[in-house]
Amino acid sequence: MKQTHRTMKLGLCLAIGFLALTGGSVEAQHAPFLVFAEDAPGSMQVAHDDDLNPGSAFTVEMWVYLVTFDNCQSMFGKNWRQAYWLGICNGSIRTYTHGTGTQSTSEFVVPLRQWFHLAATFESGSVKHFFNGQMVAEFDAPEEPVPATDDPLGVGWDSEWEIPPFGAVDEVRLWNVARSEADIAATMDAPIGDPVAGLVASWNFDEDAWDSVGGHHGTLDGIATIRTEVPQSDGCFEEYFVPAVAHAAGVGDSQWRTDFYMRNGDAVNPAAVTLELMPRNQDNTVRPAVSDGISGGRVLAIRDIVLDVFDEDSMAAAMRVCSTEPLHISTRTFNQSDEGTFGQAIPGLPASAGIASGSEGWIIGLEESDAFRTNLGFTNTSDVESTVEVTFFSSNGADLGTKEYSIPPYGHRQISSPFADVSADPVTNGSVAVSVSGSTTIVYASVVDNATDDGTFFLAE
Ligand SMILES: [Ca+2]
Repeated sequence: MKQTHRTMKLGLCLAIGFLALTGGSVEAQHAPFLVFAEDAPGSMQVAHDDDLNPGSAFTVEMWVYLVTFDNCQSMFGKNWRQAYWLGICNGSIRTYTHGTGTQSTSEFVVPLRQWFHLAATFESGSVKHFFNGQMVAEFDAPEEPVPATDDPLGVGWDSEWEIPPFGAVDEVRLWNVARSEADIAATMDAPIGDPVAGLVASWNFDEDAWDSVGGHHGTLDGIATIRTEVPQSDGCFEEYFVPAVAHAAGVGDSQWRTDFYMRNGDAVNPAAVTLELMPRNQDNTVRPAVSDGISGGRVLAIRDIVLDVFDEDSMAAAMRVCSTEPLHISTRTFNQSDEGTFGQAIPGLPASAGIASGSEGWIIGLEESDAFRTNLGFTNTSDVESTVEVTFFSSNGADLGTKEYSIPPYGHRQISSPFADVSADPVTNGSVAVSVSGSTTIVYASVVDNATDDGTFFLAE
């Protein structure tokens, strides 16, 4: 796009406004919303109608969630070369009102990975940009009406700039009036389902790409889909962790294996799934991943997943699973012995099942004795290192001591016989209190029968 900056009237006010505006939490979009699932082509297009050429004034408004910036991402347009367009260019709000040469770009930079409300208005001689219901820039503009085109209207698309945002939008509205700051702020938090004077179209994505007031229904293409979750930076919508998996020899003669089961929770749509391995005791910012898929409503069983999927014959790890549809994940990690298998069920858990940074949890029923041994495990659910402080207690509640463990980004650690580090005596009916900082971390214990190598899984909560 042509890089002609127009005069800014409010440069100083901008910077001050930004500090004030980012203090509050604004969460008024309503799932589902229109999601542009990855950095790839996709669009919502609305067939041309004369009503979509707003003429002497307009307001375009929407909730926006961006994962990344790009050179220019089309948010709303009806041919930027000839008429009007709203987009984000390297994070700045940009509008065109009368085609090429009428660019207005705010110095204001919108945030990534949080919802915000975006609006722009035009009326004779003036263009204004709004962020979370407050004006952040005002520019001179032509006095004539916005030129008419017969191009389709685009959301996340423009007939002359087919670059969608990587993120999501909701409550997208077109008005044929220039709304005031007070008007925009007053209605941005609630859906509008019924006709209002000046409101040309309102798309809330609760039922496909339908316009609930003007009949200007949209058509979705490519990566544009209706969803209830915003994409993560790697396009992970439904995220799960299996706190421990293995194809490895353990203490004694134990030989640990993991069988893996996942069910697609959507009855109809196939789930595109990515299985990621998080090997023990290392930074897993970069990790092996294998793509798979399951039909709607079906269950997929993978025996000995560490060897079968990841081709690892001596590895203890955790797993991260990303899916386009909700999954139900169960695993069984067992000791393969001559007498049969002895094992424990380990669920696939959302990150929210872990202990959040700043929070505490407990595990009880632990034992380290001639009869049983305890393993204490940690699985970090993000790319931020976490620290877990563990306080050990005996059966009578005596504080045996505290140890601190660092868990690397997406890291997995397991400590064998941790009570031995704080107590010279055997411990039965022991407990641990865990306190996490840095990143949500799934904390668990596996108590293993020394005679059979039969394990039992305990989740910190
Ligand atoms: Ca919605």
